[in-house]
Amino acid sequence: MVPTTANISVKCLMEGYYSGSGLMAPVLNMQGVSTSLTVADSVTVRLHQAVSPYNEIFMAKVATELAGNASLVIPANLANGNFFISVSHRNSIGVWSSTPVQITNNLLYDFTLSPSNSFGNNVQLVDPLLMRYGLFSGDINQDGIVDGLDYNDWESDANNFGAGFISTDLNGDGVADGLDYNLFEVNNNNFAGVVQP
Ligand SMILES: [Ca+2]
Ligand SMILES: [Ca+2]
Repeated sequence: MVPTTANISVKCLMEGYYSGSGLMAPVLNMQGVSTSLTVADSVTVRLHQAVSPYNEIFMAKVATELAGNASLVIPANLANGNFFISVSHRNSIGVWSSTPVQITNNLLYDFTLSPSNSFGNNVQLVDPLLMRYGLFSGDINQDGIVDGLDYNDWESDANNFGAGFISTDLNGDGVADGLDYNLFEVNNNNFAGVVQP
């Protein structure tokens, strides 16, 4: 059989962007860099080898819809392989799949429905009614943890009335202010950080 590419989707919600009913806000629009009302932001999806040291073998930065779906095409040489899937986002704690996943065409890997889909159950409950889970907000400098370094970035933007496409805008309303700090503080106090194999 001739190998073919695989169209896959991953589904992630970002805690700070969550607006209810299973949806995120159209953050790129609110930050003034997109006219789209159906796109939330972008995420980076990676495939990693299933065995230690879990080397990254594929990466794509793709748009994520309000419901969290991000679609991408996996090259034919990787389709049907078994890989860990990770997702990172510009101001969130990234997640890894709980196990290696076979990359078949039309695969949907959903990080939102159950914490057990994330390695180490490392997601935040964002909707107690619908039981939806999302990526912890607050890793502004993308070093894998939420801590004082992220606070420094937030403080700088907040003091300067930062607005627009800025990672310190944790709730995605277009400005850096105290509402973003509130998101940071909870995850800072809980030592939110990446958990990976
Ligand atoms: Ca950080
Ligand atoms: Ca904000």
